[in-house]
Amino acid sequence: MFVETCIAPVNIALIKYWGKRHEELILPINDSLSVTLNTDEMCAKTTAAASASFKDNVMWLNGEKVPFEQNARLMRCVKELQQLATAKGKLKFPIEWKLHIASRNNFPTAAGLASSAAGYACLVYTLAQLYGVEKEELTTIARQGSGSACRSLHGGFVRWHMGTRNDGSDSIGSPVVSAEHWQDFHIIILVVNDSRKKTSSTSGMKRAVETSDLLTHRAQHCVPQRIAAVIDAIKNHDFPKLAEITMRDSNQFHAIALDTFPPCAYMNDVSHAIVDFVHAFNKEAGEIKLAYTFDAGPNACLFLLEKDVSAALAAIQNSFPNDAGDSVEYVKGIPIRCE
Ligand code: 2P0
Repeated sequence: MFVETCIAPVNIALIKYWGKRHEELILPINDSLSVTLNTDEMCAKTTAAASASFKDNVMWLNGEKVPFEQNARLMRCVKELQQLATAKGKLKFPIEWKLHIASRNNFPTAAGLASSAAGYACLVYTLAQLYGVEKEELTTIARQGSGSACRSLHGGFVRWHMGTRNDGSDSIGSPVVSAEHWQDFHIIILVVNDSRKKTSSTSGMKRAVETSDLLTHRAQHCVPQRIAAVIDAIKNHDFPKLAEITMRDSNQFHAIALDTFPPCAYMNDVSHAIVDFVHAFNKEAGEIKLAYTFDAGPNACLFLLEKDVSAALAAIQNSFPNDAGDSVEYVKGIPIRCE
C-alpha cells in the first residue's frame, strides 16, 4: 500500500472570482487575487492511499462516506493526475489500483469559509504526492475541482489568471510576490452566526452570468484595473490603497449578487453593521487601517496590519459583544498572520 497525507490552507479573495466562461473546465470570466492564510487553524487535511487490495474507490469527507465515481469534478482531478503521472513515467504502482481518500476541514463548513478551495487544493496535492508528480504544475488541475482551489496551492498573495486558451492550460494560479513579502499583514475572521441556507457559489455565479449586466461591466472594465492597482499596492506595502480596492470589490461583488435575477442576498444585517463599523473605525483613525471583504455568505474577513490588531479587536468586542443569546448572531475575532 502507498499512503500520503498533506494539509492545504484557506485563501481569501481581495478581488473576487465570480462567473465562468466554461462550466466543466472551470474557466473564469475575470482574473482574481487572494491571500493564503498562514495557519494550521483553518485548513484541509487529506490522506490518500492506493492498494492492490482495495475493491472500489472510496472517499470520506469529515468522517462521512461521499460519492466518488459519481462526482464529476473529483473524477476529473483524479484522471488528470493519473494522465500526468503516466506521461511523466512517475507511477510507483499500477494505475488501476483503487484509491481510498479521507479529507477533513478543521473549521466549520457551515461557516461557509472557502472550504472547497482548501479541500480541492489539498486533495490534488495529496494525490500528486501519491502519484509522484507533486513538482508539476497542479493549479490547472485543482481549478477543475473548484475554481478558487487553484489559489490555495501557493502561499502569500496569489493571482488566478483567467487565461485565454479554450483548453484552460493558461488559467493558472501564481504568486504575485514571495510568500514572505508582507509579514505584518493580518486577517481577522468575524464569524456571523447564520443558519439560513444560501445559494451555492457555483449556482449563484451561473445565474449571475445569465442575468446580471453589472457582472459583465465589472469583469471587463473594473477588474483589470483593480488587479493592476492591488498588485502595485502589495509590492509597495501600501495598505490604505489595498484596503480601498478590496472593500470596493467586495461591495461590487455583492451588488452583482443583488443584480442577479432572482437575486442572491449573501450579506445579512450583521454583515452590513460590520461594514459600517469598519468605515467608522477608519474615520476615527483618520486613515484606512481596516478593510472588510465578504464571500458568498454573511461572514466578514477583515484585513489589517499587525500594529492595529489589538485596537481593532477591542473595538470589535465593544461593538459586537459575544454574549448575546442563542438566537442572536455573534461575531468572533481570530487574528491570523498571512505570509
Ligand atoms: C472567490 N468565491 O474569489 C469567490 C468570492 C466566493 C465569493 O471562489 O464553482 O467554490 O467550485 O468554481 O471556487 C467560490 O467559488 O466555485 C469563490 P466553483 P468556488 O473566492
